[in-house]
Amino acid sequence: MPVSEIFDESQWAVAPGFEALTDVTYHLSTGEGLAARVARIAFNRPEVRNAFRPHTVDELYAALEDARTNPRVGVVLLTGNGPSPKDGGWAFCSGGDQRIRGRDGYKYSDDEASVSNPARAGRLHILEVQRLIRFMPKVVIAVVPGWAAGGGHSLHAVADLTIASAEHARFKQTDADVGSFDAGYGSAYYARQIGQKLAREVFFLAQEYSAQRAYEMGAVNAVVPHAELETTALEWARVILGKSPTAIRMLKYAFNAVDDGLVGQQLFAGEATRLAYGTDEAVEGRDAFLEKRAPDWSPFPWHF
Ligand code: S0N
Repeated sequence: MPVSEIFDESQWAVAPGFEALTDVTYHLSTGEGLAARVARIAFNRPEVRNAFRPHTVDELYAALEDARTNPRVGVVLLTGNGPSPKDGGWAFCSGGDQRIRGRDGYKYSDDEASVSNPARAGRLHILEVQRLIRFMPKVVIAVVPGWAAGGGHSLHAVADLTIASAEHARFKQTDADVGSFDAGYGSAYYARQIGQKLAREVFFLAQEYSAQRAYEMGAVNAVVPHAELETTALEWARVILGKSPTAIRMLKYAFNAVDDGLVGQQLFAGEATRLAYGTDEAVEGRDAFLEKRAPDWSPFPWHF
């Protein structure tokens, strides 16, 4: 079975070590130079509009973490495979799989594992995935071929950029329909993107929004023909990869910092420290300590 109807397999190879995934697919772009620096991670449960169960989240987290730490990867495309073999419908992700939601979270299907380790019994760890997307020093693009609903809507909100299918992308925040609420990035940060009145409308009324309407609201960066969705995403990724990695990293953390409090400051400061370590001034501080002498700061001016 093909990965997805709009997936161009000539551009991608399965990420090494991730051949046996069931609920997501993880590919790395092929080619030379910049062309080889894109990761494509996709929900792979099109028969349930790419809803996630705990196992899906485990696989998604592992793939994203690999992309985060892979020095070859600079941009991550997060998407959904499709269409559904049942009815031809397309989805990015429809959020938590409501069929296995218990009173303390989502259940693994292998109940025995939950019994032997009660901490696995009720999981809500899609929020860990959100933090990974938010905090990784690489650009994450939500590539939306169909429904982005509930927790799937939140994942598109937390991604750095969103490109949507003109024909099939639909946005709907169903959290309040099913008694769940993403009170973090999915709502409060989303309101920063599109404004308070609109964000409250999206959550309180849970209406359906087309790709074009989501674009007008400022929630989507580009609306493109469905057949061109993945090629456009790859083109955007390669444009970004043509920029300075340090500049992109610092910019992402700068955009984040104002909303992420001390964690945002910590991430930005960590990268600033990395830059400082590269200066002669910092080298002098380190060398003076190792050589058991007072540092000589005289070559380094107090800039103004
Ligand atoms: C996406 C919708 C609007 C698509 O409608 P459409 O096209 O009419 O398709 P359907 O016929 O409804 O669906 C096709 C088949 O897919 C199944 N299905 C769809 N979505 C889900 C789902 N989320 N879980 C399980 N099954 C799903 C349908 O049942 C149908 O199956 P069959 O063919 O067998 O009948 C529409 O499908 C829809 O509204 N879906 C539900 C969207 C939803 O409410 N999602 C859950 C929202 N909440 C969360 O995601 C919370 C999770 C979360 O992120 C979170 C956040 C903060 C703190 C904690 C959490 C946490 O982890 O809980």
